Formats: sequence, structure tokens, C-alpha cells
Amino acid sequence: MRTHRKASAALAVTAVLVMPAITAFAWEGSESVKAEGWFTPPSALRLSDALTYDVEKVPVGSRVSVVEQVREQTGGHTGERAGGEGTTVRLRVSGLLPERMYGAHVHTKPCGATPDTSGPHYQNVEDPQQPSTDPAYANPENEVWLDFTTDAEGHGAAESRHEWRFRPGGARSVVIHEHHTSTAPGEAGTAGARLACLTVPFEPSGADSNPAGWQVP
Ligand SMILES: [Cu+2]
Repeated sequence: MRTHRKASAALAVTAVLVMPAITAFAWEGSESVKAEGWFTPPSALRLSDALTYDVEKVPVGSRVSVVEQVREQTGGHTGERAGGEGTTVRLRVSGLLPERMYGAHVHTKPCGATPDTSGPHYQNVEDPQQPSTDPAYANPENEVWLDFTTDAEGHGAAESRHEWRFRPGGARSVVIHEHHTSTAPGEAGTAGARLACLTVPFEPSGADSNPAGWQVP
């Protein structure tokens, strides 16, 4: 699906009602991306951007939204507050099982028909050893973890804030997992089965020229 980026108030209108809208907009002077949708099972006809692989734990019709806010390097201009670059990612869900712990992370590839399509976790400093379970790399400072616990109504929310930006096209989805994320050596970053996935064209997207994402040394 074609996505818009860095266009003010650009709106991707999708052909199918259940497919999420993706919007790029200016938000307090920074580039932001919002992706949202209702979870549907992978369909042979057409893939939604919000897919559930476990309809018991992430029911069909449950809702998800992800917002990315990026901070660009500022400072040096009169009246402008100096600040470094960075990224904030917010996740919101509703319609999930009540009072239940879920894991969630930013992954490197878009969602697909099978849970493993979304690839490994996005890492700011990439672990040469993949799959990465070394806490030196698989940790919430080097990856984007969005674990949450739902309330009595099945709502959940999480926010993750970092002082770095994604590599262009390097971050493409948010995956919801079976349980909260482990930090123990040998299993750091793991959170059980991949229950559901939302494709998100994180900025800088680079999606049109590099669908697979490219690596910056
Ligand atoms: Cu994950």
C-alpha cells in the first residue's frame, strides 16, 4: 500500500473499510505518523494493516493505534529551545482481554500473512548475533518496548521515549505478544507468541525506495 509521508494533512484513504488510515501530520513542529485499525485475521483476499493471529487473545474487531512523534535537532536559532533528536512511540489498544499483560515492540518489517513476517525487533545498535537475546542489545533502551496491562474494560496503553531516531525504512510494525518482555540473559527481549501486528510506516520511512529497509552503518 502506498503511504504518504512528510505531507501536511495527507490522508491515505483505503478501499476497504477495515483497513486502517495512515496519516502524516505536523505535531508541535515535529514529523509524526499515526497508524490505526481494527484487527482482522489474515485474509486470502486482501491483507489489512492490523492483523490478529490469535482471535481469542486479540479478538477480531479489537482496536489499535500507534503514534510516532519525532524530535529533530534544534537550537542555535533565536528564541528556539535547544534539544536533541529523538523518538516517542505511543500505543493504544481496546477490545482486548481485560486485566491481562501483553508484550509489544517495534519490529523491522511490515506485518504479513504469518506472524514471523514482521522480522526481528528494531535495535538502535544492532546485535551481531541474531536472534538477539543478549541483554546488552535486547533491552528497552536499545529497542522500543511497549508492554502494557489492560484494564477491566480491555483498554491498554504504553509509551516509549528514546534519544535516537529510526534508520530510514528500518522500523515498519508494532507486534503484540503473549506476555510481558523478559530481561533475563538468553531470553531478553522475548515475550512469547506473536498474537497480532500493526504495520506502521515509521519516520523516516524510506518505504517507497527501500521496501525491505536499509541499514546505516
Ligand atoms: Cu516483539
